[in-house]
Amino acid sequence: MVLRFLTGGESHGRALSVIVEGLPAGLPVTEEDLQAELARRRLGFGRGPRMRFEQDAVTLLGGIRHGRTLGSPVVIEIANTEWPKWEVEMSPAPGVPSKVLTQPRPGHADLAGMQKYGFDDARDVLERASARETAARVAAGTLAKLLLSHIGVTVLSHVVQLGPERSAGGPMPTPEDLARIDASPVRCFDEEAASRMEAAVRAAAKEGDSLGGVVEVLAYGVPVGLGSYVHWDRRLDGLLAQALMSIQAVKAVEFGEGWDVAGRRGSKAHDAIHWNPAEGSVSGGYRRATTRAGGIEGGVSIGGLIVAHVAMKPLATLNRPVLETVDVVTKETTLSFKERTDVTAVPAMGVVAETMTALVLASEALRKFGGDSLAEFIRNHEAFVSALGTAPSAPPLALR
Ligand code: EPS
Repeated sequence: MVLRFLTGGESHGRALSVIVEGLPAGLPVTEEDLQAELARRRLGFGRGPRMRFEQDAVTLLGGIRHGRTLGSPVVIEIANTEWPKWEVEMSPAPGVPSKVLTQPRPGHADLAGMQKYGFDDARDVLERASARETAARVAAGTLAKLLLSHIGVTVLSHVVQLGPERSAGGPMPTPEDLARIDASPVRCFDEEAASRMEAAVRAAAKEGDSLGGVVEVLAYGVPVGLGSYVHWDRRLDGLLAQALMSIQAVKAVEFGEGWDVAGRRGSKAHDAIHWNPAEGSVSGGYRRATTRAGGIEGGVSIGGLIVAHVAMKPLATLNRPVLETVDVVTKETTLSFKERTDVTAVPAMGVVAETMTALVLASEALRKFGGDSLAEFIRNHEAFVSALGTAPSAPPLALR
């Protein structure tokens, strides 16, 4: 990735931190921008008690001066306001935990993590496997979104399925609808489905159970030509799929109508190409009649809208554990240890999916347009888009 980031920190540690490398100089960034995105991630009906008191206290430690990036690594710390309660249990000083967790939760990283790293205590795994880490990703993604906004790219998400409840379909939301989506307790654009989803969360909560679901991610204004077909690891859909699959508890990613088109005939599976010079410059005037491919063909963005679906399994931590597990010390069948948890984190996952999409698109945009300063990046994007022209390419000289 041209734009790289590395997060550090544990769920109940002192702080999370992230270093973002590769941003051009001159990008306006404020602490309020970061706080606003972090607050969006904490939204969502079905989250546990921690989200009510965890504050995501942001400190900018480097790479930004007087509200603009310097081109050097941006270093952000997000303090865990819960730290005072965990200071002893999570202390970095030599010592032993007061309670050892030996009954791993089915579906979580606990058991495989303990075996892989040689731990006796599942807390040594779960503290880092926790989705709390996504707060640091969202901070990095805020910078990517800000960069993309300067070339007219907007990424948004909405929940299309929560547990068994699905939205009815209908028109896709546009960037103007984002405030309405965020105002929905389950981040669902379809109000009728939203109330069914809330009822499903209430029912699962009553039984100490958890719910998964699906979000749709929409990236508007993406220029043609991000990603490439020339190597497997440069394909935009491959890059986005990896980034989206890396979100904790995500089990499937689809572009456009991916699963459905597999069962159709070719004549019903692709997007017809039309020419309309008024269609907007990022696609050079070409327009696809449908979004079956999700805006990516041959691993290259076709210009305009990218559509992805991201499926999250129900959280593995259950308020009322019922699945059998084995105590790693006694080897006896038992139920897992109890850990505070959410009923569902699908609405928050949507914000993280936006983040991961924005980071990949910003990275690929920087690869294509380059630029050490924001002004240079914008100029290069404008030059490319205007050179796409609104007329078909002229034949090569030799053939005239
Ligand atoms: C999480 C469990 C809960 C969530 C946490 C992720 O934390 P706790 O055990 O402290 O109540 O609240 O999510 C966050 C803290 C966050 O910021 O998203 C887990 O097991 O992954």
